[in-house]
Amino acid sequence: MSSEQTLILVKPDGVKRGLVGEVIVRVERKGYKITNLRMLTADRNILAKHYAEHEGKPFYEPLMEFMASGPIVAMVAEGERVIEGFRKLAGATDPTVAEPGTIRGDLARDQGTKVVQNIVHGSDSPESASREIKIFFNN
Ligand code: IDP
Ligand code: MG
Repeated sequence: MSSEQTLILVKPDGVKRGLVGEVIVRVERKGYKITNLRMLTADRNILAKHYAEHEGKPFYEPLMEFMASGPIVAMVAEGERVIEGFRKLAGATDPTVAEPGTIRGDLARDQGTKVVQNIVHGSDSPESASREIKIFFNN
């Protein structure tokens, strides 16, 4: 497979806890190249586009509120199979069961909140990646 791009977000919990560098280190150490990066506080408009697939789910409103609760860092990473590779680095959605060695497994845990706070987002397919990169890096 040829080189591809993925969208990575360091979520508000990751930024608040000072884990931006930790995420970047893991992505770069793995050998992926970060080709774009910005910090922003996402508004509802941008989050509704990004999380359109989850609209109507029980955790949707808490997710929107959490993701707008503070600054996030958006980045584009590139490399062979980076979409799959970053999802492996991130670990399972539920940080309690995410494998140790992964970002979520090492650095996050269940906080008893309505939405899981798990430090990072990573695109789940080439279609999601190109759609999501356009949302955060518009052109
Ligand atoms: P992913 O981030 O591992 O791709 P998704 O299913 O796309 O997981 O869900 C998006 C985000 O919504 C998750 O990262 C997590 O923050 C939150 N979330 C997903 N499923 C649940 C749930 O069942 N309860 C609470 N929060 C959830
Ligand atoms: Mg997802």
